[in-house]
Amino acid sequence: MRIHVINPNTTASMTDKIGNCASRVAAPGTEIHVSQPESGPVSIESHFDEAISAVGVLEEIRRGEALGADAYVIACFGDPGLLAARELTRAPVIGIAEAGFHLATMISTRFSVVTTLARTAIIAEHLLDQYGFRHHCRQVRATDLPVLELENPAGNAYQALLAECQRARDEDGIGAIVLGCGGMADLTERLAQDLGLPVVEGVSAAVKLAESLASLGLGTSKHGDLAFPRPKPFAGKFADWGE
Ligand code: 5HY
Repeated sequence: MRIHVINPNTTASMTDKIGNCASRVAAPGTEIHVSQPESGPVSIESHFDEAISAVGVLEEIRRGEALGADAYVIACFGDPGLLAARELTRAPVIGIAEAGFHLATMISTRFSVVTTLARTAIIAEHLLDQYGFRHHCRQVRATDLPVLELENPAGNAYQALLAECQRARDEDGIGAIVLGCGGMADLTERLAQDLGLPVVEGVSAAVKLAESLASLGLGTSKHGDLAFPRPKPFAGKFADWGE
């Protein structure tokens, strides 16, 4: 089984980290192919960043279709381009926010999300509403860490994240925490150890869900709104997307 894991930002060290996390949890026989768009923001921290990165995600899906991917993971907590990506393939496409929410609700009645910048918290809240998990989530908390601070080994990202997770554990009446950034993929076990409660990380959650769906032969439905886009001409730099 071949799973394409896409880091929608263009920071190679974070793509490597996400790839390592995915490979660590993949079942024997699952081949993880990790990639990032050729063009786009080094980190996704706003609606604008997300809109641009979504095009990059779609280009990686198109590449994956040519390479015969069995499933896809979109490894950014905004799940950029998720529904559009599903229109381009019969394979399952899993966003790490969606996957994290699903798994957290299977191990706790209430969870909180701990993410990076405060300005991105609204993006997670919109996804909670879109996916129907708002009533399971007590809080979307922000550490106010820029995403790329997670790539700074000399920084205090871990301590800042741990402190906000401790506040969530002690104040939110929750049973689990969902990490709100693909760049936190390597911190899960250590955080769970230090916090004493389950910590759900989206990349590994999405890889396991993608494996499950693909092994059950369950792919993206082509009946209804996720059918392939109707062929039509595209103008300008998107001309090669058109018929
Ligand atoms: C992510 N940004 O997972 C999101 C996190 C965020 O570049 N990878 C990013 O803050 O929304």
